Amino acid sequence: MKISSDQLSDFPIDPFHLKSLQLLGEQLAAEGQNIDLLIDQIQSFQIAVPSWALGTGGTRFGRFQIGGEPRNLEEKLDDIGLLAQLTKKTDAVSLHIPWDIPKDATAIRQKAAELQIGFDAMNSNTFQDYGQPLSYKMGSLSNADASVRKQAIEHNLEVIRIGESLGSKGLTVWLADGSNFPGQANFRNALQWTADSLKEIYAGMPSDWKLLLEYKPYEPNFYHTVIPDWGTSSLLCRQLGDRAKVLVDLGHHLPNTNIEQIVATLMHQNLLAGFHFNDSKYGDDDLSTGSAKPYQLFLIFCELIAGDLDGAQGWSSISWMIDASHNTKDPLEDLMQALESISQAYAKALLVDREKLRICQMEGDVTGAQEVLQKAFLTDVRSLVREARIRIGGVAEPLEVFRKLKIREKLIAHRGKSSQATGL
Ligand SMILES: [Mn+2]
Repeated sequence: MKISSDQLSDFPIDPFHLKSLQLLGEQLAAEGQNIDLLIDQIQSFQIAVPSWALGTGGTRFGRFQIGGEPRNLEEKLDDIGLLAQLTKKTDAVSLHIPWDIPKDATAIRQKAAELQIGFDAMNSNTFQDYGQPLSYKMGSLSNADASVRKQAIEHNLEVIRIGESLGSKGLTVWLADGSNFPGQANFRNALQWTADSLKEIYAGMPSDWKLLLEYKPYEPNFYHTVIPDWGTSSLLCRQLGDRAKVLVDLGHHLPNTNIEQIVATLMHQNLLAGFHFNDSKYGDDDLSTGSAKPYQLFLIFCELIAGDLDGAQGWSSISWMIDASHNTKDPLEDLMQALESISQAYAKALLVDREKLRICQMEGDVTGAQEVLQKAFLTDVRSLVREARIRIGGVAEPLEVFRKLKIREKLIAHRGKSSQATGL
C-alpha cells in the first residue's frame, strides 16, 4: 500500500512547527551550531527494519494478533515501503532465514528497488527446529554431535547464498546455544566447536561481506550461553578475521550493564559491527527503542559520535538495525516510535559540546561534564527531526497520518483479521 500525495495533502504542516524550529535554530546558532548541517546528518542516518518486527511478537505465554499482518515477503516489503514513505528513516530490510526465503530472488529484488529498499544483514536461525533433518535442541554450532554442527554450518552458508542473490553484504549470527543445567555442557568444548563452526562460515562469506556476531547472557538457555557477552564475541571475532565484528543488541545485557562503555571499548578495538536497537527494563524485553531508557540511548550515541570523530572506528562501518517485536502494540506504530526515538537520541548527541566536555574531562570538572551532556540531552530536538523528515518528502507526523488514514484498518480489510507474519 502506498499513500498518494492527494491523501497527504490533507495534512498541512502545523505553523507551530516552524515557530519551534526557528526558536531552536536561533538557540543552536548562538551556540555555534549549523542547523542545516545537523539536518543533513539526521537525514542521512537510516536504520534497517527487521522483517520479523512487522507482526506482533509472541511470548512463551501466547500471542495477541493485531490483524492485517504481512502474509509473505512481498507484503513485508510493502509495510517497510510504507514506513519509509512516512518517516524517511529506513531504507533497508533485515531478512530472517528460513522465515523469509524468497521464491524468486530477482522479483523480490526488483520490488524492493521500486520501494527504494535495500537488503541489510541476513539473519540465520539455528535456535528452533523448522523442518530440518536434525534437531537443534542440544545446540547448533556448538552441538556435541558433529553432524548437527555440519547442518548448522550449511544453513548459514545457505543464508549467505540467499543474501548474495538479494544484494546483502552481511550475515548476522545470533547463537542461542547453551545449557540449562550445571554439568549439561562442557564449556570449553562448546566454545571450541563454536569457533571451528564459525571459521567455516566465515570462510564461506564473499570477500565484501561482514559477519556480525551477536551475544546474549541468557535465554533461551538459562544456565549458560556459549556467547554470553561482548568479550566472548570479541574473542571469537579475533579468531575469525577483520570482517567479523561484534553486534550489540541493546536488550542482550543484564540489568544496569554500562552499554555505552561496551560501545566505546569495541570502537576502540575497531570491533563494533552494528546495533540491534530496542529497549528493556529487565532483559530481552523487546520494548520500543527509547521508551524506557532514553538517556542510555543518548549516551550510546555520544560514544558512537565520539568514536567516529576521534578516528577509533568510522561511522560508515557500523550497521544500524531495529530488533524488536512487541506483543501488544501495532507493529508499524511501534516501529515509527522507535525510528523517532533513535533519531532524537542521535540529534541530541550531535549537540554535545565536545570541546567543552574534553576540557572538563582533562581538568577533572565532574559537575561541568555532567552539565555538558545534560544540556544536549534536555534540548527539545523534535522540530529538528521533523524538519529533516519534511525536507526529504516525509510527513510531519507519521503516527498521526497512519492513524487518521486508518492504515491498519485498510491492511486488515485487505489481508484479513487473523493474518500472521512469520516470526516468533
Ligand atoms: Mn538481536
